[in-house]
Amino acid sequence: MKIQNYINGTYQNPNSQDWLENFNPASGEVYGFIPNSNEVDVEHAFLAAKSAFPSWSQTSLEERSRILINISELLEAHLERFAEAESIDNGKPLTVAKTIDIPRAASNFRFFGHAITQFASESHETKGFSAINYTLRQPIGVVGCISPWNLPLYLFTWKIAPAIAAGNCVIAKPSEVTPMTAYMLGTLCTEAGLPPGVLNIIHGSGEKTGQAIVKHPNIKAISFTGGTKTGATIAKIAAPMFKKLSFELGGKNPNIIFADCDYDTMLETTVKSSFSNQGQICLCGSRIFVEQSIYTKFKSDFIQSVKQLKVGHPMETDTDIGALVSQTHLEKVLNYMSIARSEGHNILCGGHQVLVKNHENGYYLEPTVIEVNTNNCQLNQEEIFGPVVTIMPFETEEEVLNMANASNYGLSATIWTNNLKRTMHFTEHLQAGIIWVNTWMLRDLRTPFGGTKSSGLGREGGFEALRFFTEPKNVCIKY
Ligand code: TXE
Repeated sequence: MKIQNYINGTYQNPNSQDWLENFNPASGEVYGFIPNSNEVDVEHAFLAAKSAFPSWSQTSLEERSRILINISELLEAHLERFAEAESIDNGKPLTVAKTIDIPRAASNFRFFGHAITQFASESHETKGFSAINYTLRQPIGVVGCISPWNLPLYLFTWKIAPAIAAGNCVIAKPSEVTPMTAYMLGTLCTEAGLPPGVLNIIHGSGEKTGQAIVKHPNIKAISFTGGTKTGATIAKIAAPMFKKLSFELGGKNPNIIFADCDYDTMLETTVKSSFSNQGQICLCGSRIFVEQSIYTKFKSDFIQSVKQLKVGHPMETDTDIGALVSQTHLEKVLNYMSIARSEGHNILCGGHQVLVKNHENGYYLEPTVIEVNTNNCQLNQEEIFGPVVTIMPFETEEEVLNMANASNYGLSATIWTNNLKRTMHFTEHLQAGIIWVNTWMLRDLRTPFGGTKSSGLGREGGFEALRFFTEPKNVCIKY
């Protein structure tokens, strides 16, 4: 089937008349075509957004809230349909799409539907000068949101919900690898009463469509989630245009396990933080460091648990590990197995492509645990972004803190311990934007979300997102 762009509230073919194949990762077969939109398509979307902006930016917070909550309720009502589409498009287990991706997309709209009614700004009384200052936080105008393939609707809506809540009009481009649920969202937005032109969803490759959005002189802000390299490419073009930029990029997150942890909870959660979504989450704990005294026990218990994970077709209810998102990505991850072997590391389990019966062309890979003898190796320094983790022991707190921070990335970190002093020391000194202690992926949408170093620039979430999507203006009145 051919999907279309959603511009000015209607579905339209691309001006470019250029189409990309869309693959089903579980079968390795083409199951649809998506527009490969060009700069004319982006201009059409921009004009629609521009004409919708005056009215939308003046729409009451209550009305904006009502529409956003309508969208969240429609997503919940259509959860099965969206979850199935997400699973087919991305290769993730249907159970994951049903319990994580689509519910969180609905939450994103509901959360910002409420948040916008509470968002306020400060005033300052300048004593002695009979002056009052107040700060306006006005919508930017037309903004661009570009999102990745790993959590397609989850991350797509994480950007557009605050952008439209804040009164902006949006040109949003999902990944060309997973366009389906973003395509389907257009209909729900219309049904929810979102005025035409407020949200415009255009499809296409990063190089063609993504670049056209980034280069457009009147798209004033870009919110991007994706690879660090791509982030740098975007920044090179957008920074000299003084666009407002938000980057959520890669991660290579340490999972630090001390002997005094709640062992069973740690083990169960570590399997999840290692392999959820086939390890295709920028927050996965892909570098596991274990205190020497429990290292042998952990290694044996962890491998035993990992071997229980079932690699299978995403539609099977007992599948734990579905298909990786694309042939290209599968090959990228498989290449790290050869690197592991050439670097002399020990592949403790996994490491091989899986041929799932009747779906031999699908992109399946065993959950893989590799024992490394140094943190300073490709496997620990590069984002693999698949069902692959490394493990190694450590002796002292100082040693593991230094290893955890010895990375170009600084997105998240997890630490397992019941020692308060140690917890306070590590949470102060770990170079990360998000730190979980004795848990993983426990999310409060009010909190600032994002990373340091090569993991990104700026923060999403809560009022941070609403601040990103507004321009503060200070007004000083003398009376
Ligand atoms: O991301 P890309 P990909 C990491 C992960 C993965 C790597 C590449 O390591 O292997 O990034 O993944 C659009 N101008 N993460 O290929 O290429 C593209 O069309 C404008 C971590 O998916 O960065 C897509 O919509 N746009 C990440 C989006 O950018 C461009 C999640 C992301 O694509 C563009 C996903 C360009 N020049 C991957 N090039 C996370 N932090 O969660 C591409 N795009």
